[in-house]
Amino acid sequence: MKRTRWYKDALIYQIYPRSFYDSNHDGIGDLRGIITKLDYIKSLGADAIWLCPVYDSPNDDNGYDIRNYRDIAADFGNLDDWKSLKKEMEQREMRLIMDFVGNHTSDEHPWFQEALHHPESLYRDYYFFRLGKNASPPNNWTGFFGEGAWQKIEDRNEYYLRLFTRKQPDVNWDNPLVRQEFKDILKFWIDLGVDGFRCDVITIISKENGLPDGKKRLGLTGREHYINGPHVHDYLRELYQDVLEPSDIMTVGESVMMTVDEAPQYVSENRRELDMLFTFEHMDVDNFGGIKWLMRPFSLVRFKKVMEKWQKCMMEHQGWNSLYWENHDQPRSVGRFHTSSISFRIESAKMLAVAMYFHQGTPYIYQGQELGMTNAPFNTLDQYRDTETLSIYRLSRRLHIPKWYIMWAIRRKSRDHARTPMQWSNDQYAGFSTVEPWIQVNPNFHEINVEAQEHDSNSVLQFYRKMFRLRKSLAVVKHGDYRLHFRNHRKIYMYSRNCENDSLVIVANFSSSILRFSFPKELDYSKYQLILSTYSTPRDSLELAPFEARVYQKMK
Ligand code: TEU
Ligand code: CA
Repeated sequence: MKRTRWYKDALIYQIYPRSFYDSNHDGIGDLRGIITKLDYIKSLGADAIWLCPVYDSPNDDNGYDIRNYRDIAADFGNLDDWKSLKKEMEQREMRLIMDFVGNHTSDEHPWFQEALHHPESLYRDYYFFRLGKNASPPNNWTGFFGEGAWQKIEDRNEYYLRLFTRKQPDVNWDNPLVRQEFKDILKFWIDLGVDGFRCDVITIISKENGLPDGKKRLGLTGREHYINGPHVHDYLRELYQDVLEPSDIMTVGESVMMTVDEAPQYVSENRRELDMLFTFEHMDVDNFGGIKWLMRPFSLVRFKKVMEKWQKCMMEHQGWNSLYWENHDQPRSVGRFHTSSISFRIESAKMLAVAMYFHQGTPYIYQGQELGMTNAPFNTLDQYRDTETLSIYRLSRRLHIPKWYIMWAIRRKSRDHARTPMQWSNDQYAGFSTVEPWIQVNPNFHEINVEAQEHDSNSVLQFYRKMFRLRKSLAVVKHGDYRLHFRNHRKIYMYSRNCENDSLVIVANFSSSILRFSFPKELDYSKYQLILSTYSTPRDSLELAPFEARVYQKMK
């Protein structure tokens, strides 16, 4: 089948099902809940939904620990509900992207249970079981949530590898049986009509032969032995040829610590591996070394450099970018990418949207982002649910880091900030549920909710709709080149997108000051007209209001 590459024209809406909408009053979002909100999602201009994992799972990591890849978690409904969702989406011409978690399974998956209890079974080699070295783990690797990467099996001098929680054993992709299992699982969902997969930590699936010790580091010791590991490209090509390409399935691979040097090997079209990557470099401009807990202030200049690098990289190598500010692992964007913006919440939420989504690539929006939802004001540890947050807390305490410091960091960076219930209305529990939700609602739902924003022509929600309508009508956003202007300006981000018969200038004020700006010499300001502003009554002057962003188009 010829690849249609439909994703290049799509707007994708990401749903974290547990927190989206609860249809049966148990405090947990579910598939039926999503169905009732499809018209809302469609009204944003979304062409597709990426659904975070909804498979059967003991929920140690909210579904990223899968017990049965071919069934739906009871919390969310059942396979029939899923089929109804799929059908309702088809009726609205929306596509469905499922999460594919292939680096690890749940420890409650039958493969792992077999492997654990019957060491002679063939499932043993589906995972990495190794003997301890003297009284220590097989090597010095550390995991993504701060702990050691090896789990000791009680009463034995034996360990298994787990780069995430103890309930997420890593799977051995070198075993052809494992690859066949995953191909069968992907086919199962493709036969049910799935249009794409978001591939969880897909770039770490191939581990260095012999699992050697790694260079000691502050975070992720051992990572040079599995990030872009030795056979990752072989395995991806195998998936592509055997499963993905024949069905025109779109893929986006989550790629931790990805660089522009490595990325083209995954997503250049002629590589026939993945279609897009979720990269982290632009998310890491407010930390050191890609370690989110090592915080430093956001720098716009650093951010611009990263965006330019990735825009150029994908254009040169025939790849395609993913454009995102938020997802279920990141804190909310309002208040993160500029100081003082929380008091300009509406303005800065709109500004961020313009600054990001006129780049080349596929835009992703995460539930609640279109409302300008903010981080949760949780004060005590028991308000948090996320396994990473709890694990980092334990670890920091062991290292005698003061409590106030850890709580300060968690209040900025916990993944739970993105996981509080979607704010639908001013009703109790934000209209998400009629009973107490599994995680507390952000108390600002009285002010920030869908219903209120539907009735406010100046709301973030209405702006998102308007902006994406405009974006879709402009072919230059898809085809145009990218030029960064005034790269060293610390408060203004200006770039242009140009093709033969069209040209756009995007300008965004990342500060609370009123700022004068100018067009670069090579672009004649008098030939451009203002086609979008984040302020309802923009003055067409060379002066930007606080957190204002604008789009100009060359007159024809
Ligand atoms: O995330 C992988 C990943 O890189 C994150 O664990 C990241 O290090 C962390 O979120 C930073 O806060 C994926 C999923 O998106 C995440 O939700 C899962 O917990 C993880 O894989 C394990 O499946
Ligand atoms: Ca429910």
